[in-house]
Amino acid sequence: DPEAQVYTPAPEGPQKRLPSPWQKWDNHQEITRNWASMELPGPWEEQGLPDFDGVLFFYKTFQLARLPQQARIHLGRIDDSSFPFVNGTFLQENRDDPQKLIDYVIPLNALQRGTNYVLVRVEDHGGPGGMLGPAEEMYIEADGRRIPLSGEWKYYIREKFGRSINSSELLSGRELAARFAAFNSLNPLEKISGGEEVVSDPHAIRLELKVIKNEMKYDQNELVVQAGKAVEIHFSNTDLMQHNLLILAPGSLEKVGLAADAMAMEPDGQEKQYIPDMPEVLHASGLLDPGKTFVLRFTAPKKPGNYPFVCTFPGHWRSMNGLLKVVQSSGV
Ligand SMILES: [Cu+2]
Repeated sequence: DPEAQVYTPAPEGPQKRLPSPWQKWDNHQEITRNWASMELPGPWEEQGLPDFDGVLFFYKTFQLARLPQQARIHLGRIDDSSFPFVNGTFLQENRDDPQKLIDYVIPLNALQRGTNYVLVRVEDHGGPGGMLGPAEEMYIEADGRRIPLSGEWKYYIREKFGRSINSSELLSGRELAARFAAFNSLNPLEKISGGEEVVSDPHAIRLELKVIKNEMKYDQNELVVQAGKAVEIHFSNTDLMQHNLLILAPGSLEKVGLAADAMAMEPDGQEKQYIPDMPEVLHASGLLDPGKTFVLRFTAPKKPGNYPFVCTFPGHWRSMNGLLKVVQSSGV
């Protein structure tokens, strides 16, 4: 996990290894005790970090008297790229779109009664960086009630970039990244089969798979098919956020899951639909928006065994997985 590497110390803070932001920090108040603070919104250049380009973690707590039925987070505009977590649950990245007003659904199982925390990893390569507001667009929305997120935040310097990149270099860098992504994504995208049109192969084994709303889980944890048979998984995203569906080689769940988490911090992770380019990924759908259905068509492996199926949206794989059981073909 790249985030578990040694961190540079926060101003006046002790040098410590930060735990991974992908985990829930039970002792988050302890971890952030010596972090510096900043009044937000506002560019960090105007708040004690002149000419700073790099990566900061911002941290703030909020209170919930009871668990809401619906929750969203609004973070205003963030320059350049942002990766927000609520109690260790990753929400969504926004890369290099500082004009976007950030507004994401918070999965309800990420929340708890009492103290909750927001952690936002912000990366800036030039110009004003940080959480730029406006203040009235920074809040938690819980059942229609607003809990403001403007005001004092704590921060931690994760990384300082050695030099400022001027805008023309940045543009060409982005161009290169986009070209690299297009080239590099050919392999995983070739594995994406089927489409949104629901035309069934009458000879295929037809399976239905849905998502349990707000729980980051599929509605089934076991699917059974016969070895070597044609299979159609009609996958419906019945949740409020994006998910995908991958079929993996036996025993590779953790390896592929960790690779997918790492993709969240790569410039082209989202473009690649968070599908790691590795031989353990046998079949994959792209990211499915809420309300969409996708038919994943493939021939079941000839070798019987337990083949994990999983969502590789970063952070989801730990709970959003199951087993495709491939059994000996009967009656052949
Ligand atoms: Cu998912």
